[in-house]
Amino acid sequence: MRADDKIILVGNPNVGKSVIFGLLTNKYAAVSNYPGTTVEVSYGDMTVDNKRYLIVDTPGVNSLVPMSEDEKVTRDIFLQEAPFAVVQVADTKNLKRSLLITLQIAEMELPTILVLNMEDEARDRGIIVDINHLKTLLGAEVISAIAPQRKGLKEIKSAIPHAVKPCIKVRYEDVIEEYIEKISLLLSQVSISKRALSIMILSGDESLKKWLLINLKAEVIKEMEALRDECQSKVKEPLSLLINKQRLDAAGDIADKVLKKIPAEGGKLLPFIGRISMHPLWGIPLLLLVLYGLYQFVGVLGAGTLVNFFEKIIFGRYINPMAVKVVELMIPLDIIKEMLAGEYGLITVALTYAIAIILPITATFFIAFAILEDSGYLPRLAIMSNRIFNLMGLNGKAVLPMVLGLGCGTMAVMTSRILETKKERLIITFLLALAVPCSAQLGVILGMLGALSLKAALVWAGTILLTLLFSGYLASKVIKGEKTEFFLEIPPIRMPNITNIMVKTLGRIEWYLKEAVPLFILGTFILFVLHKLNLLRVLETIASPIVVNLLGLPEKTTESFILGFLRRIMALRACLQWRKRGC
Ligand SMILES: Nc1nc2c(ncn2[C@@H]2O[C@H](COP(=O)(O)OP(=O)(O)OP(=O)(O)O)[C@@H](O)[C@H]2O)c(=O)[nH]1
Ligand SMILES: [Mg+2]
Repeated sequence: MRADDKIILVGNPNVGKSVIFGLLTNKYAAVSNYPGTTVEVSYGDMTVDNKRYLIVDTPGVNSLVPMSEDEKVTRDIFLQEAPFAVVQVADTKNLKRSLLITLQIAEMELPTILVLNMEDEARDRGIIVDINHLKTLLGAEVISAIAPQRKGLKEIKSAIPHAVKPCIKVRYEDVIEEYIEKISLLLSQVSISKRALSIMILSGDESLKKWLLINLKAEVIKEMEALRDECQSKVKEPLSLLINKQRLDAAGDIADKVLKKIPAEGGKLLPFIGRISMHPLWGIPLLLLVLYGLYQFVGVLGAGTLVNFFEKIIFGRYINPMAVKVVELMIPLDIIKEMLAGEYGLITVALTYAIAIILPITATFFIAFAILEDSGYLPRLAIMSNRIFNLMGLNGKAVLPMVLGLGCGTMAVMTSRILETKKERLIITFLLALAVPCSAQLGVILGMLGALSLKAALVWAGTILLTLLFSGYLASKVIKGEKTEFFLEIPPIRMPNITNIMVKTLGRIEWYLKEAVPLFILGTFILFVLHKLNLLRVLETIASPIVVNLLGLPEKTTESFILGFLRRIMALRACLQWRKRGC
């Protein structure tokens, strides 16, 4: 693949980049209704006019001068790759904010297509953009789109081969322009224009330092820094602020020229739900309703009805008796018979456990989880829980990695990038590792709790919550660093998309079957070997003073501790696979 075939999809968070990536490449990238879904760059192919392009999906950014880790990932793509073109996806409802990025891309002098997505929601709010006028002002292609309905897709595809560099240019005040010139003279040609790089340096972009050190001589960097300081001494406000202000003014001017207001046509129910879900008082009954819905769907339907059906009828009446008969008939060796259908049998225990008991719970959980992700409720939960997270030295944003941790710990740790400081990221990683069970664990726990009383479930949930609160509080005191202000963009409440929910759920079930089920089988096999070598008894006797005397648990619990220990080692592999699949 030649480097000039790369197309970078870029834009603000939660504007539909991954939906468009999926449609262009036929490759699924996680799509959810909260900012920060894409945490890593994804690649996929697309062919137009017999020419292949490599499409790159990137984490959402608010500026190409990065303020956080995920913004840095996207900015670095511009420095590392020499793109053939940039497709900027924008939310039509937030044109001015999107144009801020357009102006930065224009500064980089890269061929650009601006996709004004979410036209449906903009129209509902009475927002219309004069596309032709915007095209003229920018000097680049502008396409209006509604990605989930595939509207605008054909136009994007056919525009890519003909993308041109925008002709719009922000003129900064004279002194800044003078220093842009001076710094440009010290730079050699890179994948983005010298002007853009000079502006980044003048903005004091610290995250650029590593790249500069690799690509330029130390004396040149020093000289550039001296020029930046000199420029700063000639203006009153911080340079970064001044540059941003002037860019924002330019974006505002363009937006004013092309935006039109018409009477809003949208429905009232979803915005109403969106509002009460964040209300300090009414938000609580809604949260309880959501939890009750979750309990009914995962706890009653998944862990109750479906588990009963699979365990008692499908496996109990058909699969297991048949397996025992087949093993009896076909397998001559007793030890193999026992391995497959005995006390630690791979079919009668491992498969029954993994498929009949855990799968119905994880599957219903995955569906409920995808609905929550698609609805836009999670960022609202962040607002509601901000106070509690403050106690742990975090802010409400931490609810996203926390809830995602119930799916997969690795994904959750990666999403912690949406938290600004190292202190916050460290605390959340610690809490995720300590007390947040992932989907497979949750399945096992709920499976066990299903057979016990509601009181047992409450004791479990209370212990987890108290552990999180207490450890988080202590961690916030021990770990040094500052806390940041809580600022999170709240997307509209949206009707969950059935196809997205199905694709996500099936992808996650496939992950569970391929990655988690083999671990159940392996774990059971290890127990079988330990049992056969009589080591299980020895281990149980050794652990007895702690397990039985101290903890007051039955001797058999040692088996669970052994499995838990193995899981820690093997879970890493499973989670890495989950991440690779982009679940
Ligand atoms: N109504 C409407 N919803 C859309 C449109 N395009 C995308 N969405 C929804 O917007 C949400 C965000 O979509 P994503 O593709 O995950 O957005 P993204 O830009 O990749 O987000 P990040 O990876 O977080 O930066 C999802 O719930 C989509 O279903 C659109 O044109 N109209
Ligand atoms: Mg995305």
